Amino acid sequence: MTSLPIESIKSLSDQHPKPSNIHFQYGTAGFRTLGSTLDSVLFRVGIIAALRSKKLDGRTIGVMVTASHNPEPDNGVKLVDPRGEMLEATWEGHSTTISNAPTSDALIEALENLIQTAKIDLSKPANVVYARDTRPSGPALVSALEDGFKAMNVTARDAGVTTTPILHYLVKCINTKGTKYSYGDDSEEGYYQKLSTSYKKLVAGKAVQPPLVIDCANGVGALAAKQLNEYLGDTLQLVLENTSTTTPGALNNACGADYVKVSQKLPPSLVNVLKPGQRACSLDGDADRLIYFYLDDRGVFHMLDGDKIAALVAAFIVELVKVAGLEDKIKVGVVQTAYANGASTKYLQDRLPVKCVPTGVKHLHHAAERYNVGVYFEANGHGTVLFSQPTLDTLAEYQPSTPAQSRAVDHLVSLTELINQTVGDALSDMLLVEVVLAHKSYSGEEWNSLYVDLPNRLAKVSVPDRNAFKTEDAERRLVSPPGLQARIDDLVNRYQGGRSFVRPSGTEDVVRVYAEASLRTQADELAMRVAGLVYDEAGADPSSRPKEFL
Ligand code: NG1
Ligand code: ZN
Repeated sequence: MTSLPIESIKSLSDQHPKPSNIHFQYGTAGFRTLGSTLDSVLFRVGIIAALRSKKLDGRTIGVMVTASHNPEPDNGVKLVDPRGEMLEATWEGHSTTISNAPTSDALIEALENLIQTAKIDLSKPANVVYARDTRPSGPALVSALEDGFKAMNVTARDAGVTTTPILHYLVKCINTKGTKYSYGDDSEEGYYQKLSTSYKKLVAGKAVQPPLVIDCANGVGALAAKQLNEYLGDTLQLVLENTSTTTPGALNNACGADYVKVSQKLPPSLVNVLKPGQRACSLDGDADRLIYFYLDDRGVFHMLDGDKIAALVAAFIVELVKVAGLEDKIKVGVVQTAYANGASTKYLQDRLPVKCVPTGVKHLHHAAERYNVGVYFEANGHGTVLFSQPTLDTLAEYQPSTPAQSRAVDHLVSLTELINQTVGDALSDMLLVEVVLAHKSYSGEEWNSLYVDLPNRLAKVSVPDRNAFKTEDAERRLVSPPGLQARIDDLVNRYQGGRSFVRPSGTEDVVRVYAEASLRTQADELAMRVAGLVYDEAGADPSSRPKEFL
């Protein structure tokens, strides 16, 4: 191909017309909205993926069709760059422009513009690997995506129904195959094999932990956890719950990581399953978020969120680095967002360098890449640990001088295999947590006692235009609408241990409000009052007037 196949694009595009009344936006997690409105977007993403691959000399681009933790009628699509990472930021804008071209002719014009601006050589090949989660709208959307591939003559590999992190893993494996940076076998089996083998090495000689209950959110994580269970054999017993992937309406409904994190409650479906003291965790709908929890002896629910996972894991890695005798060569740092619980930030800052970045995986990932070992977790349970290439080289070349050093280095190497280096991965993170708990002989309660969470509340307000809300200082302060931040400050000052911030969501048409304070009632009240300010300022939808919380 030396020029755009205009006729083929036009005739297929006419079968996937853009709805006239919708403006699409490639946000922090790609396009995400009601699945029934996304047909034209998927077709166009097929074409964009082809152009992105051509731009990168035919390297394989990933496409994931999912709406993660969002309700079942929603769906979405995002592109994955060749190293398994999120799409480069400038292409988010290109994608938004192309998705909004009103007609097939306007689409051709937008594509020609991109080809010129990005200097794309159309004669290069186009390679894509794609997958979807279990949503009912998935198959039709994938077929629109495939029409986009057809229009551009893409060599496309269908990875079927799988988790978001497995798709990222596949992208990285395909692009590193046969090089010295080979990331693994480019198949699901390769993924399970890699995770289970490193897990077994890490827990060898440790007492097998009591069974772990997994709330699979009735999503694709159920299928993956079932497979992983077989590879793990008797080294870890998994009790899979909420595995109804074909029951209409079940996905993420009163279960899953987002339900647990936002409502700070046990999923009702686990009430008669979970025994006091037993460890449990929830995945989200595409298995890239993980939240742990347990009931204490009195049956009281305790949540161990992304911040607690970061604290547990960072401390463990720091300890291994020290025992290995590599303290001077390998520095560990942590990356959080403003949603991190204030108590976790304090706990970590007393021990390690900590950086706060805006919400969105790409910000966390890039900041974590600047450390030798970068631990990043969002409070909602999305996160991973990145090992820089020089750190991997240090570990490979290091000559330990004692058996203890040698064991610690082996463990660090196994961790680099166990932890997904491309993106947050609930199953990989779950094994990581299990490794640390096994090494420390920690119960959920002991892990939870690392620090005490400040009571907090997350709320959302539907507003006519979320873009009217602009922030600075890693989203911790509003610069627009003018004057609103001063009113928030004024409220916050009236609460002991008070902290609150407001930012527009990147994935939903809402403004989010976060508040924490020393007492639960105060955190709830502060969140509600700040949400009230936002509501009054924005002339928001009356149905979203904050009255009470979940
Ligand atoms: P938005 O909608 O921008 O708040 C949410 C999460 C992010 C991230 C993205 C992607 C919160 C408060 N926000 O983004 O952390 O995970 O979804 O899924 O949890
Ligand atoms: Zn997710």
